[in-house]
Amino acid sequence: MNTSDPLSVRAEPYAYDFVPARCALLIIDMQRDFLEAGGFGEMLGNDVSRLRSTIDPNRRLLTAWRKAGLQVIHTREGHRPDLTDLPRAKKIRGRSTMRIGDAGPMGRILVRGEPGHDIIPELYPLPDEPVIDKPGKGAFFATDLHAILQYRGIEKLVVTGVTTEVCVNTTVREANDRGYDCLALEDCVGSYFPEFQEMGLRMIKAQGGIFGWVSDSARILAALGQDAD
Ligand code: C5J
Repeated sequence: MNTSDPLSVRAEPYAYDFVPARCALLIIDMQRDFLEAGGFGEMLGNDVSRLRSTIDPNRRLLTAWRKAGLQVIHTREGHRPDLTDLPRAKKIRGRSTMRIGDAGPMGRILVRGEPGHDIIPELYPLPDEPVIDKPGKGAFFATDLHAILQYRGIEKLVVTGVTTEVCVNTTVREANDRGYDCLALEDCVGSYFPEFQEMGLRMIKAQGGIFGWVSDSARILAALGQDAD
């Protein structure tokens, strides 16, 4: 594949056209804290098993993306060990007995360097893949993501990860306002709430793609000329 040749993916509300060399795969927060028992997601009262169906499609996509020599960026939500970047509002929100920074079965909840904060083994970043540590829901807030994308000539983002209505949606909106065209892949993004999964995706593609496009991993793998399995 010549990565400078444009490709087109079937998507809603209409085809998503991209030049692979100028398009990064942005994998949002596929961390143990959200996908495994004992982490932040479960602390908030969620059934974390609901997110696990996203792992295999992400793994297949990541393998294909790497094989094609395209750019991959991972993000992780979390805070400094001293919690100086944790707003009080975020710490006390939810009135949970367990809070960000407290010790849980996977280490201190949502704290950088702890086992629960790390990316799940199935999607573990390669050494040359940037990992953006973000304190907020959006991947552009208080990070160098925009600078990295600009320096690498990235114009478009294929966005996957969790959760659809929180960090994925916030990041897609932030990216849209900075001039990036985003494609969210419905089988590669996940929510603890089926209705938010549906609405989170509908909000992106409504009104002629007000925030971006929606497709799935099989369609983008087909565009890349790779099998879905
Ligand atoms: C949440 C995220 N849901 N990664 N974070 O708190 O979506």
